[in-house]
This record gives sequence, structure tokens and C-alpha cells, in this order.
Amino acid sequence: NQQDAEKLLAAKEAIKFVKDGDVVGLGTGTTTTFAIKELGKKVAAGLKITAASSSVRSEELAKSLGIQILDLGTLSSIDISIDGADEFTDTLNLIKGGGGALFREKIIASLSKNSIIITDASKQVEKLGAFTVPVEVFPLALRYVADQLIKLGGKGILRKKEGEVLITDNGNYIIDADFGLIDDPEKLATDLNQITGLLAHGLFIGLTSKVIMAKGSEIVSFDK
Ligand code: DER
Repeated sequence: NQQDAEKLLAAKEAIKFVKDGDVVGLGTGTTTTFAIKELGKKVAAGLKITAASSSVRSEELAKSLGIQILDLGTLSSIDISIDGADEFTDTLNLIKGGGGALFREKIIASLSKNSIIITDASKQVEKLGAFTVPVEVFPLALRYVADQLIKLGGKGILRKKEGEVLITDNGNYIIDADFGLIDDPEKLATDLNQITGLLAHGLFIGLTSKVIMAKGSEIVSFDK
């Protein structure tokens, strides 16, 4: 369908920036899955890269395609990362975490010299916040974090999957917090960073080098 065609187009555009010897950060989600599959083809054709993954599922896909996976905890930098987003603005602020991998995704983005986000046309927004802000919560802080979110104006819902509370790859919970449209995402990000037990949130501010959006058969890039 049109959205999948856009995701593939954006993915193909992003991997043009990957070169021999790169350590590549792999994101998570349906758009990034297209990019990992495209990278697998280039590796099979001789591209020499290593990679670090933001989720078990992305790691398993990459390994199945012959991409060598490194231990993220040993890396002092990543040359280029490719990931998706749930929302982005033309100032390159993002909401991420729809796929539940935001903690490792944020580690990868923080380590990346070049952090590329790929999206279909549906992700561009004027103002962040139509999508809820996912936060990764240490289980023993669940009630405390939920109360702090309410104080910040965020009504949180514990994320479930097939009726069961979702447990992330890191053994934590996710709360999806509805702050409504966010006037000052930098301020909210700072406030969220102060909450003990809130391990990561889906506001990615100042972490992105480029957004590659596919709109129909066109590519639109947004640069820092
Ligand atoms: O969870 C994430 O941050 C994903 O990158 C998500 O935001 C985008 O997923 P999609 O490519 O399946 O829309």
C-alpha cells in the first residue's frame, strides 16, 4: 500500500548514507525493518558494516540477514543510526517509542554521530503531542512515576499487549502519557528527566541529524 511504499522509499534513501566500515545503529519499527532488510542486501553484496540494535526483534532480523551485531554496552560512538518516529517537527523534535524500544533507541541516538530518522508522510506534525509520550518505567517506581506524570499534566496508561502488561526488552514497563499538544517539548523533556524511576521518555530533542520523509514518490529531507 501507499504507506509501505513510502516507508521503503525512505529506507532506501537512508541507507545511501551507510559506507564501508560504519558502525550502524539499528532502530525498531516497521519503517526501520525495511531499512534493515535493505542493509542486509547490501551486506550480502559486500558492504562491510557492524551494527548495534535497539531491540531483540531488530537484532534477530539483522543477524538473520548476516549483519554482524556488536554489544551496545561496549560502544563509545556509532557512525550512523537509522530509526523511525511516531511524530516529527521541522525542528527535528520527535516523539518515539510507539514500538516500545525507546530506551535503547535513545542510547543509540545519543551515541550516533549521524542520527537519521525515516518516515512516511503521516508522521510530520506542526506541534508534538497528538501521539502520547511513551515513558519507560522501572517497575518498582510505577506508582511514583504515574503520580509525577499527572502532576506534569500527563494522564498515563500502562501499555498492554494482547491483554497482558507489556514488559520491555529491559524488563521494564511503559506508560503512554497524554499531555495533549506540547507547547514546550524541551521544558517537558527536562521535567521528565527529573523523575526518579523514569528511565527514558519518547521526546527526542536535539538528537536527530536528518529526517527523511517519503511523500508519495517524493523524498523530503529535513536537516539540523
Ligand atoms: O518505537 C519507535 O520509536 C519506532 O521507531 C516508531 O516510532 C516508528 O515505528 P513505525 O516505523 O512502525 O511507524
